Amino acid sequence: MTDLLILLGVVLGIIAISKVVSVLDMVATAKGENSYMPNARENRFQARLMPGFLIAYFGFIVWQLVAWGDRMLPVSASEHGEIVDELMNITWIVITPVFVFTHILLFYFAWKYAYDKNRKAAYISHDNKLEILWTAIPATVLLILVLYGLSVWNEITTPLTAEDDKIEIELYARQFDWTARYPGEDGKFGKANVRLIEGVNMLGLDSTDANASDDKYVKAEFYLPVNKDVQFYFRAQDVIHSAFMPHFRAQMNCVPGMTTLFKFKPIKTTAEMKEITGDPDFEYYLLCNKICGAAHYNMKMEIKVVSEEDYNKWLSEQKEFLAVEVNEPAEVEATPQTDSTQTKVGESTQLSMLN
Ligand SMILES: [Cu+2]
Repeated sequence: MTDLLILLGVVLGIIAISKVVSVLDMVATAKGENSYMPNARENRFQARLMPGFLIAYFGFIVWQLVAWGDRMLPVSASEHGEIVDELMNITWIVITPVFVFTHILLFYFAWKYAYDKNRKAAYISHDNKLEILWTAIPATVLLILVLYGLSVWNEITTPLTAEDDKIEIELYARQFDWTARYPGEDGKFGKANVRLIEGVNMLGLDSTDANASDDKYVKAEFYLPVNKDVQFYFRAQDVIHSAFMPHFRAQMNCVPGMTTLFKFKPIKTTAEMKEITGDPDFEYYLLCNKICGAAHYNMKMEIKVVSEEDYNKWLSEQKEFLAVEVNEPAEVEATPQTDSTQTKVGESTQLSMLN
């Protein structure tokens, strides 16, 4: 009810203001003044605001850089991240001077060529040379930047092959947490199906699949060995999430019903990064970067990058799936599916492409 009253007040306010303006307009017309043509004094004042705005605007940008510059991400902790940062820096180097130059011209001209009754504007209907110049130069520069960006994109998104020396991890997203799964001794992920999700089997691993029995999964944090390629597989249980690992310059959507991929090679351990940032509490994080619901802000998981030795030791201490839970898929399958969304997702969540 109060909302309705506020809305009514706003609408009536707007009507009242428009009435006042139209009355003032009529008064000006009656006096013989054209209210749409500002007088010379007001015009000069407006013109002077232009360079004033320019200075305040650039001043604010510089102030932000000084005040918040240290909030930028630290150096990249992954191999491809260095290439991404280089691409970003080159783009900045190209566009910053153009941005500054064109904005100076924009506000300078608005000030210099403010209306003057003693000056007559030059009339140029068309200039082919000029048209070609200001089309060709930006087009060429953009083409180079786009092609360079595409080649970097292709390089970082090509999945690792079977021959590559790598570890594999599946990141499973759901409202509102992450689970990381390692394939275990056999190096193969077991099949999973959303219909088998029950109790502690939150990934719906199929216990009848031999590959699943030694799979390991962790929730609080997950480990990566330094200087080793990691192939990630992303899945989601309910809605679209996005796996964001900013320190590694990595981000990939997690989509229900399909598996998405991303790979990277960590090059700095957590301990090294604590030293680089000068922050003894520094940790790598996996965050959700897709607004997926009420607790989205809290959907994160710690990542520890350690030596391969420490990684192997940690992994060997994690429990295998079979030791955690054995369920009966046949029984679960027989239960009637009442939740239509779960059924639909389950249809295509088989991880067959990994085997
Ligand atoms: Cu999410």
